[in-house]
Amino acid sequence: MKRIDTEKIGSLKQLLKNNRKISIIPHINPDGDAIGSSLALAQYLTKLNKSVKVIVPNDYPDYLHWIPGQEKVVVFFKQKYTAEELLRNADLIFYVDFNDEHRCGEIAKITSQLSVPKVLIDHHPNPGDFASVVISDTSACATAELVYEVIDALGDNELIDLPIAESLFAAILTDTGSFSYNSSQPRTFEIVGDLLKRGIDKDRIYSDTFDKYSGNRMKLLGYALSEKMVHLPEYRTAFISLTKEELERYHFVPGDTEGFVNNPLAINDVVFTALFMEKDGRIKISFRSKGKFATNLFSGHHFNGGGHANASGGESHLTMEETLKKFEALLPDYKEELLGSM
Ligand SMILES: [Mn+2]
Repeated sequence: MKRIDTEKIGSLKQLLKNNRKISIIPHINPDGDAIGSSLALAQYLTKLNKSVKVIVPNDYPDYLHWIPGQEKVVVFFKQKYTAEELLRNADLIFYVDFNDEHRCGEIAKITSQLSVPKVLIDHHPNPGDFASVVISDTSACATAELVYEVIDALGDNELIDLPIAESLFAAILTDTGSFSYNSSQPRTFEIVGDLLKRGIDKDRIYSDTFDKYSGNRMKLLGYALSEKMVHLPEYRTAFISLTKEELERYHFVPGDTEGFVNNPLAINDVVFTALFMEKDGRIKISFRSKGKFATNLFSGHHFNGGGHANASGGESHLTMEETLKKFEALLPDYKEELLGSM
């Protein structure tokens, strides 16, 4: 498989030969791919006798806590001193699942000053030049797919044991919405097929990952869909907004609104969805689309964000009311694109 440049694998081999203390850094608000990819990589590198830690910028939702290798995680936000110490002592750094150094939050302030070699493994478009070795491929359904390819290209396929396979599968499962998007390449299924051969229990992983909701979360979802969803068939768009007060009413904990933005995409005529949430004094926005509509461009132009074409994020420093007004006012400009999207 020639997916990964031979020269880059050569450089990586050299780096792994010469360095032992490794820090792996996923993006802020890590998702299944960020955590699964980082832990798979950490477990693999541990097998190469490296001393490895995963420095996670902030906490991540409970449904990712079953993924093997959690003992390697240090949460920067909670253990700043330990994390900074590890970063300063590292002789090799891996960045995982992001394309811009700022996506790892405050950690970037430390790592940008370190002169150690840095390796980026990612599948987002337009990777920045903050790493010495950049392994980036937007055709990968998840960064985990590239982690698999890297291990394979390094000649270590047989080191992929059950825990590593489980971590990789969790990442692929979550980043493709259980194979509902971003997963039309045969290679994804070849890799998944190989992971199944290592003995992963696909159904248990599905249930450990997705059937983990609290009662409050379900009630919040019900409220969001019945009371707060605005459906605009003329623009094939639907969006949900949740204020701080509403989130508190349902005892919101981080991760509770994960996936909410996908629900309205199941409406037959909807191709574009958005979720607006009041958080930390700003409005945090998620966008999703079906078909050709590029949410990352929309978000980049109007909401200071980016990501993938079909899944991206953004933010607004206006009030919720003003933000929603701005969003709705933009839709007429995109009407043709939205109607022609599928
Ligand atoms: Mn990803």
